Amino acid sequence: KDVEVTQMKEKHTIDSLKKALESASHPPRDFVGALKASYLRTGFPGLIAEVKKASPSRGVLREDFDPVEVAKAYEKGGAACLSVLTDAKYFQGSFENLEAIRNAGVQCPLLCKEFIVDAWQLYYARTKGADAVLLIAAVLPDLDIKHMIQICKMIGLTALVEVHDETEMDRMLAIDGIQLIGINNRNLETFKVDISNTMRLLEGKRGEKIRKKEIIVVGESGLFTPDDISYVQEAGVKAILVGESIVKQKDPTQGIKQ
Ligand code: IGP
Repeated sequence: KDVEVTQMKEKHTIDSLKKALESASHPPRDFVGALKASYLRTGFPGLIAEVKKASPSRGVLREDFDPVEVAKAYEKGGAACLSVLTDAKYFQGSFENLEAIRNAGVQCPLLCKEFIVDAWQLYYARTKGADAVLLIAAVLPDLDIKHMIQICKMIGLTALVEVHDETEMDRMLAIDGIQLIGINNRNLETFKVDISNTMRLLEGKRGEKIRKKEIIVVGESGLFTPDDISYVQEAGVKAILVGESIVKQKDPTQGIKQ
């Protein structure tokens, strides 16, 4: 990722991105607001539906994948927000997909699903139409997270901070200004998913702290059935991030089915 970013930085300097942002035609959309509104309206966790062609663990998920069609179907099916994979190497995604969805009249706020390792990528994501970005606690030291959260605030991006375990959760709970924490149920080394991870990380003192700070928790990965959703909802999540189970459906407007 570092090499890729270094090459892209040469093509698009930070100054040119800042200029582009000054004249940006898209004001940022309220990612957190859309999730909250969906939860209030339906009583179920707000859905962040993921536009994902392939994954390292499952290969190609959909042969007839058309990012704009999938995005429109999700919106029609009631998604609160969309997550668009832009990483090419592991997920066969692209920034062109993100831009195309943004330009196709889709109203849902968009999360740029990318491995962010450099603040430059935040500016780039914003110029490509992102309203939110993913910051992964497993790859970013606290100082970088804090710095990137500041930049996100400055340029109108919402940060979704992703954690996998108690240590990462505790690190993030010690940082001010975090509105959204995603708990990934997929172990990044083994790719195994275990949705009880969400429950574990929200128990006891951690759960209390999250409620006190009014942080919205997103349950991420490995959610397939209504039972899975009830389970993470009981654990305390107000939003869910779902890819595989809905991108593979014949009709992605149908959402999660048993
Ligand atoms: C979606 P799933 O199991 O529903 O397809 O998972 C999402 O959580 C997953 O794609 C994801 C991800 C990530 C991908 C979570 N965190 C970080 C790339 C990078």
